[in-house]
Amino acid sequence: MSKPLKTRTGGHVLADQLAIQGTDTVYCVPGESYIDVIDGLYNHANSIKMVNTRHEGGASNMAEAYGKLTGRPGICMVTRGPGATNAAIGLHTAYQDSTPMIMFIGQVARDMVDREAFQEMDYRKVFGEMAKWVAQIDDASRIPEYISRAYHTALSGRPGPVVLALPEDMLRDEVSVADISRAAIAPSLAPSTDAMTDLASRLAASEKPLMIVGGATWTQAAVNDIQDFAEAHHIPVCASLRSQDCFDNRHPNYAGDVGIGLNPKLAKRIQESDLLLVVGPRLGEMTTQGYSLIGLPEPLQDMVHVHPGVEELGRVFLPDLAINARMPEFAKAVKALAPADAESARAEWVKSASADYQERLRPTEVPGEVNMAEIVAHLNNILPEDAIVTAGAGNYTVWVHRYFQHKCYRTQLAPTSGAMGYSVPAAISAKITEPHRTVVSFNGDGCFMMLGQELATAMQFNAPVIFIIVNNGMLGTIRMHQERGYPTRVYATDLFNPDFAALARAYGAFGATVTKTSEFADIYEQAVASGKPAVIEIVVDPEALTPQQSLSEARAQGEADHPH
Ligand SMILES: Cc1ncc(C[n+]2csc(CCOP(=O)(O)OP(=O)(O)O)c2C)c(N)n1
Ligand SMILES: [Mg+2]
Repeated sequence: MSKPLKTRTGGHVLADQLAIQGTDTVYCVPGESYIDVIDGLYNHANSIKMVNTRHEGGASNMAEAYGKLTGRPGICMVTRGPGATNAAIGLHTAYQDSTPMIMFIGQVARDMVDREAFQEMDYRKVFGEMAKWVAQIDDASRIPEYISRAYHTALSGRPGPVVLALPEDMLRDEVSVADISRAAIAPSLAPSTDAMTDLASRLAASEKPLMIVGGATWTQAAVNDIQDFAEAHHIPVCASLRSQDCFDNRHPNYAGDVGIGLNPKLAKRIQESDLLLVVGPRLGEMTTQGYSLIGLPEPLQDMVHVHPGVEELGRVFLPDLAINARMPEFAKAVKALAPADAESARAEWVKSASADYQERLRPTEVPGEVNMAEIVAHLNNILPEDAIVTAGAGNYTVWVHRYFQHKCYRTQLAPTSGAMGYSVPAAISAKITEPHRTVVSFNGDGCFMMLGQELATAMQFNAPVIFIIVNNGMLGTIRMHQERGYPTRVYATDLFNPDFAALARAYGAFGATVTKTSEFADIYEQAVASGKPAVIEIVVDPEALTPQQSLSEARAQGEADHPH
């Protein structure tokens, strides 16, 4: 006879389910609304780390970065109204970036619902557009069912975030309920044999095929299989925005990234290709250069779209062949395709694509004493192959994306949602999760100030990340658009900044300032040697707007385009 079930509070049942699901980290800002869950997690302190952050935006971004890095749902816990709304940014990024994540929100007691009680919100309405599923658990005995479904939902198809609201009285209810017996795994999603035969014949007929890789559900094995396939079939490969770690950027088939600041030669090559293999990414605004790069809604070339979310296939662009698959299954199947003899005629096509990419790696001349291209190139040479590089949003990311070469999978944590403030929390999360790896966080001065206070979290959890702040004293991207579109009407884009190195030292971190390219290498070494979280402020000339254009040139362009 089985033993009678122990009585537990809802909060404890929930904590026990997280342990069964294999959760090892929870990012949170505590609140009285879900204090019973925190008490339940106290029992699991040996296997589940509680990372309490300074702001819920920090917690949700950390959970998102955890999901991106590990492929397992990142867990975030926040309190009702104010906590939940603070956390929204990480949820939005998880949605846009197809990242598995579960956000738990404390909720008012069930007998107060719908009165607009203290901090009450209806999370189904609030987060309905940025989560795959939003629910409220009203019966503590159903917690194991809800948690299992939340993990399955976050992981399956196109991965994404789930929100579960937890009425505080429900969490205190005493229930006798069985645990779920095992952790959720994403159901396998393999391409059909027919689809692969169809793909093989399109490939055999193609003179200029081109592959764009990116999106979610990748693994290092899938990346390796895709590399073998591209090599054997002579296909140049580019990466969608911020998915540059889905292909070894040093590989002779790599052709660059299709994102912000697209190489015009690559844009032309995509338009010239006769078979576009879109493997993993959504065909979103960034990847299609504002829906203008390929024919809308019907691409001029043959287009094969492979995506784990069936709803993404044919969403905007009409694919000639749609394949609903996860990347490991697709990569394995495509690697097994035998190359046709005639395909080697494409070797030249691959070579020229690679040459166009190589040419873009050469630093350009920029105004001022610092050339970010050279600093990024230096890090590209000295960092271990598995070092993780994080970034948020701003012009400074253009240098990182252009001059850093990703060598293996999950070395890039950057939001395709374009959210500022992501870089600091993402880097802390990565360092806590994989402490043996080097983590370098790139920030603009604007970006850093959004969630820079999480430096305290880095100190508390001993996460020696190297935070780089590219300080140009402005919100450079927006200033650029002002100069180009509203010349002479610069407004609200200047930034007053603290002394970043002194600020870092006030947290107990390492802090130093670089004002010349040549100073960087030494200071980087000192930062690493400190063994502490470290901030390196790089003071750049605001004239150094992008690798291609100075601020004055942007203004001249604006004035020419908008004569008074
Ligand atoms: C959360 C958020 N707010 C606003 C924006 C709009 N935005 C995009 S880039 C940018 C400026 C970033 O400034 P900074 O981090 O200093 O980088 P820079 O462009 O100067 O290199 C702004 C305000 C955004 N992407 N995300
Ligand atoms: Mg700036």
